[in-house]
Amino acid sequence: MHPSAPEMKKSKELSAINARAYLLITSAKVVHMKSAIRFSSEVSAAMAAKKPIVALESTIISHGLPRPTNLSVAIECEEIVRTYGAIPATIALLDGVVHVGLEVNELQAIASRDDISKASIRDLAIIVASGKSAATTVAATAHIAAVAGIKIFATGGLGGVHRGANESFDESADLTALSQLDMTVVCAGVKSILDVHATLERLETLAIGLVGYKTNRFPGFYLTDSGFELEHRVDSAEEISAIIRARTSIGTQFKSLIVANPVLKEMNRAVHDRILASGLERAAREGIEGKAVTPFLLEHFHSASEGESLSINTEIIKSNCALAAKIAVALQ
Ligand code: PSU
Ligand code: MN
Repeated sequence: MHPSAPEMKKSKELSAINARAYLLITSAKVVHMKSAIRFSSEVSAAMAAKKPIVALESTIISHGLPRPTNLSVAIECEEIVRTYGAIPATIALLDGVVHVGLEVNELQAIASRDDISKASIRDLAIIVASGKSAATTVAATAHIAAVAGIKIFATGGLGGVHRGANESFDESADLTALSQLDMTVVCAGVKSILDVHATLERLETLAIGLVGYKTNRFPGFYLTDSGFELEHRVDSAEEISAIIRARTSIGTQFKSLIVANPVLKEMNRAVHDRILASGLERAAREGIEGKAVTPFLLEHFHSASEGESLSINTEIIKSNCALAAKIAVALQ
């Protein structure tokens, strides 16, 4: 039976109240948490001037790239964001303080100190309360960026469902985080070390938006094409900013949007597959588990490919930073 007109009106009113309540609670949380954040001088000036800002993660610096390349890539990424007209806000936790935007000495600390752990959302309060330091994953960075009011975020490759997750239950908190945050993440798909098919299924279940940038194929991190088709393709930053605006008008802004930006020059596929197989085999043999899996496999790639994966990873991040900055500018 169809609902009557008064019933329909009532249910519409109720959902409007629910939506408003949700927004109120979220903005109250945001105001409250903002006071726990330290903004860099550049980011706080940009916020005051309402300039476009791009959030950058720090796990990639501390745990995804080898030293000393990690620091030079981090500096270069920030510079690329500026070149395209936005302000970079690299996010990390230093000595119990949440930083949005890092001064140069702080970036150096994240890149070189040995006491920087890898923090996901669940670790944030524990790190802050104990006065410790940590790099933030995509999940944790997106959370802090959302609290700070930043809407665009660039990274390398997202976390996702690991191979063998039906046994290990290993699925990155990146996915659940992005199902709850008003964020747009530019990445080269999910890391090719993962079960890409299962990850795509989870993205659908979690109602996370997904578009390919100048492609109909889902990128595979080191590879331009993971072998899976994408339903939606966009060809400009303006199209992406139109989607971001439409999310708010349609009420789906608390489900993130992923912009999948393929690397232009991919890794040799035969080499890629060989290194992946040996990495997975080594990880199993050495009993690598939990949050150590991703850094272990990335490091295996970098050493086994004699730097090829490192230069591709660097290209990925740089290109994502450029696109994220263009989107942030188009959103102004
Ligand atoms: N992209 C990269 N290198 C990285 C990561 C992403 O090019 O190191 C990091 C991100 O911080 C991402 C994390 O959130 O890997 C995923 O880790 P896990 O699978 O443990 O959730
Ligand atoms: Mn995991």
